[in-house]
Parts: sequence; structure tokens; C-alpha cells
Amino acid sequence: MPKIAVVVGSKSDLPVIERCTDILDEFEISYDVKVLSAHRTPFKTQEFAVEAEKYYDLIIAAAGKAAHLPGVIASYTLLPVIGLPIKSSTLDGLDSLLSIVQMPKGIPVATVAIDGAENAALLACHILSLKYPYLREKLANYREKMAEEVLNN
Ligand code: RP5
Repeated sequence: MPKIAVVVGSKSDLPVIERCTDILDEFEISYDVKVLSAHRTPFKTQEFAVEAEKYYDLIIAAAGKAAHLPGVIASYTLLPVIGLPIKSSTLDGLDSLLSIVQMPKGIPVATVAIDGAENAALLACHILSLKYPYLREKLANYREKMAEEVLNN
């Protein structure tokens, strides 16, 4: 079964993350949620990222402000990392977005929209569907349901 690590830079990010984990639940993907900070707990973050491949298929990392967490994690692992910029500052999350998306070449982080928690989970499903075919069927059903909802409103 697929397993994801959902890492947040602070407990204050957790309300946004709920929308991500709701989708992971819907897709029957197991996950651990961890609070780690690139700046406040740098050694714990390094330890987690170096060992992550033993336990997880993919990492979703969410952070706000100077959001270095996804990039730092990506630099220590070959697992795919999805970065979720959190709108937690006076700059409305633009700071988080740029900190996550503007990675130097060589260490990519797949970045979703500011507070785009649902798409972080869905992108994870798309990536993992290459290894776990049941996710492809679930994604097809999800899109069908979404289209029906749009047309019926
Ligand atoms: C970032 O700083 C966190 O990811 C959070 O979005 C933001 C504010 O953190 P707190 O001061 O609320 O702990 O590192």
C-alpha cells in the first residue's frame, strides 16, 4: 500500500493540511503527519529526510513565509517532493510560493498553488498511480464525479 509523509513547518499549518489528508483518506492512501521545521528543527528535518525512503513513497511538504522546508527535504532524498505553499504571512503566501517554486536546477520540488492542499494530495495520487494501479481508477472516478457536480449546478 502507498505511504506518504505529510510534513508541515508548524502546527499552525495543520488546518490547511486537513483538506489534503481528507483526499488521501478518500483515496485510501496511508500517511503520517509530522511537524518539522527547516529553520527551527534543522537536524530533525535532516534526519527525517535522509531516512524517509525507508518508510515512504512520496513526501508532501507544506510551509509558509520563507518556506525552505520542501526544498531542504528534497535535497536529502530521491523521493518525489510536492511543495505546498501556505498563506501564513502578511505577504499572503506569495513569499511561500516563491520560496518553494524557485528551486535551483538539480533539486526539483513539484509546487502546487498557495493553500492548494487538495491538489497536493491529487498530484501525489497521480504520481503514485504509476506504481499503484488502483489509484488510476480512483482518479478517473474522482474526475467523473467532479464533472457531474459542475454540470448539475
Ligand atoms: C513557517 O512559518 C510555518 O510553516 C508556518 O506557515 C509559518 C508560521 O509559523 P508559526 O510562527 O505559526 O509557528 O515556518
